[in-house]
Amino acid sequence: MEMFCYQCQETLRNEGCVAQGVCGKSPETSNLQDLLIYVLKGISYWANKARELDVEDESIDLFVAEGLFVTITNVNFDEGRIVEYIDEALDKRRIIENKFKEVYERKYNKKFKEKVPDAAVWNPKDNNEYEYLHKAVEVGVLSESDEDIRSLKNFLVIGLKGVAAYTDHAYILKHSNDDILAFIEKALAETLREDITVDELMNLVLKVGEYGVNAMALLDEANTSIFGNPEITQVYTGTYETPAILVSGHDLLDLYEILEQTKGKGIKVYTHGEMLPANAYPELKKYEHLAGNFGGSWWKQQQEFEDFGGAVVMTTNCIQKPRNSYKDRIFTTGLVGWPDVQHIPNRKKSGQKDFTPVIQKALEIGPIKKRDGKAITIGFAHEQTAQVADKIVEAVKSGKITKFYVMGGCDGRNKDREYYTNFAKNLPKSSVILTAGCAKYRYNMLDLGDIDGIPRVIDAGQCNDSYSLVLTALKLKEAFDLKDINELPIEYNIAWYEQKAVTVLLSLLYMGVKGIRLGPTLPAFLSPNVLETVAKTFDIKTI
Ligand code: SF4
Ligand code: SF3
Repeated sequence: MEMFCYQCQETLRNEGCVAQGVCGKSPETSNLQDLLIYVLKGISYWANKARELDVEDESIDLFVAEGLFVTITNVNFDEGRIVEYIDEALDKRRIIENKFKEVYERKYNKKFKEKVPDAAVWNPKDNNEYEYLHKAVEVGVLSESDEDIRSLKNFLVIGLKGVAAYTDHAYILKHSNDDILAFIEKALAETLREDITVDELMNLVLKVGEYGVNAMALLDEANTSIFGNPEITQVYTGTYETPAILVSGHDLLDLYEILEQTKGKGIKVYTHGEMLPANAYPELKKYEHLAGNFGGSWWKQQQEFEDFGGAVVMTTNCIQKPRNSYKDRIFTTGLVGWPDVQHIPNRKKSGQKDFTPVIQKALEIGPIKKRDGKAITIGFAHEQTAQVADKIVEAVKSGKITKFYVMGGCDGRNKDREYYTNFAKNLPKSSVILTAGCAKYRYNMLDLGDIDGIPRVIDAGQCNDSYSLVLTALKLKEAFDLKDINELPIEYNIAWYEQKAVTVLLSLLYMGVKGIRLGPTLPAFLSPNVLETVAKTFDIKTI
C-alpha cells in the first residue's frame, strides 16, 4: 500500500515518506490519519456554519483539536485507534450537521440547500477499515494538484496541529479559550474551498502564529496556576535502587496523578524527554519520590527504556517502536497509541486516571539498577527569569554577556544535528543560550558554565514554554528601552522535528522576530514558491 506524508523533518530524502514512515508509521496508519483529518475538516465545515447561527458544541470543537493532535508525528501508531477516531468523527459530524440544519430551517423557514464539500457529507456504507482505507487514498496530501495550494494547505494544517496540541493540554487542565477552537475549525473549513487563493491561504498560515501564541499563553496559565511558577532547580540524572516509573511526554497532569498514586509505595518516579521541566514546578517537585530525570530526548528511548529497567509511561509524543525487551513494561495513555501496548484509559468525568497497572508493574519488577548521575539546572520560565532580570541586564551592560542565542525546538536522530552540540560548544564564553523543547538535549549536559551565576544554558521548559522565551525577549526589550525586538542582541537558531515546532516558528514570526535560522533542513512541505515568499518576508535562513 502506498502513502504520502511529509509533515516532519525526518521525512524520506526531505521529500516525503511513500512506502513506510521513517518514524515507523505504517502506510495504513498514515492513510487512516489522512482520512481522519478529512472528516475533521467536514466537522469543521458544519461547526463553522453552526457558529454563524450562534450554535456551538464545545465537546465537538475539542474533539477536532484532539483529532489533529492524534496525527502529530510519534503520537499514535495504532491503526485500530485511528479507525475508532474516524468512527467518532463521523458521528460528531452528523450531530453538528443536524444541529445546524435544525436551527437554519427554523430561522429561515426553508431547507439548507447550498453545495456542500465531500468531506462534509461523505458517508461510508459499512464503517469498516477496508472502506476507510479505500477512501483515504483519494483524500491524502497529493489529492491537491496545484503545488503551491497543496503546500499552503498542508502548512496550515501542520501549524494547526501544534495549536491543537497545546490547546488540548490546557483543556485537560480545565483552562479554555473558545476563540482558539473556533479558529482551528474556521481554518480547517477554509481548506475545503476550491476557490481559495494563495494569498488567502498565506494569511491563514500567518494567523496560526497568533493563535499559537494564544495557545501557549493559555497552557502557560494552566500549568502555572495549577502547579505554580517553575523555580530554578537542580535535577539529578542518576537512578536509585528502588522500584521505579519513568514518565515521558508533555502531560503534567498525568505525572501529578502518578506521583499522587505512588505516594508511600517505595517507588521513585523519574522524568524523561520533554517531562524534564516538570521537576521545576513547586506542586510537582514537592513530592520527594520525584527523583530526577533519566535519559535524553525521544529518539534515544529504545536504548534508554531498555536500560532503565522499570515501568515506563508515554503521556504524549514521541513514542518509538517498543523493543520486546520492554514491551510488557511500557504503557501509553491519552492520545498516544502503539498496537498491543497496554493503554491507561482516560479520566472519568471527575477523578484521576487509574495508574494501578503501571504501579503494579513497577512493584512486580522491583528495584532498578543504581546509577550515578550529575545535576542539571532547569526552571528558567518567565517568572523566574524576571526575578534575575536585573542581573542579566547588568551583565549585558557591563559586556559580560554579549549575545543570546534562542535555540529552542525539537531534537531528532539525524547525524546532522551534531551541529547543534558543536554550535553550543563553540559559542563565545560571553554568550547565553535560551532554550525550550527537547532540542536542549544536544547541549544541556555540556557544562558550559555560568556568567556571574547566570547559567549559560537558560532552560525555560517544554517546547510550549517557547512562550517564556518570547516574554523574556520582550522584558529585555523593555529593559533596554528598544522599539523593536530585533534590535536586541539575540539570534534565533531553531531546530524543528514535528509539527509543534512549526507552530512555535509561526508564533515567533507573529511576534515580529526576523532572521531566524531554521534547521537542520527546511520543511519538505514548503513548495519553492512558498519557501521563497516566507524566507523573503521574514528573512528566514538555513543553518
Ligand atoms: Fe515520514 Fe515524518 Fe510522516 Fe513519519 S511523520 S511518515 S517520518 S514524514
Ligand atoms: Fe520533542 Fe517529540 Fe518536538 Fe515538545 S518530544 S519538542 S520532538
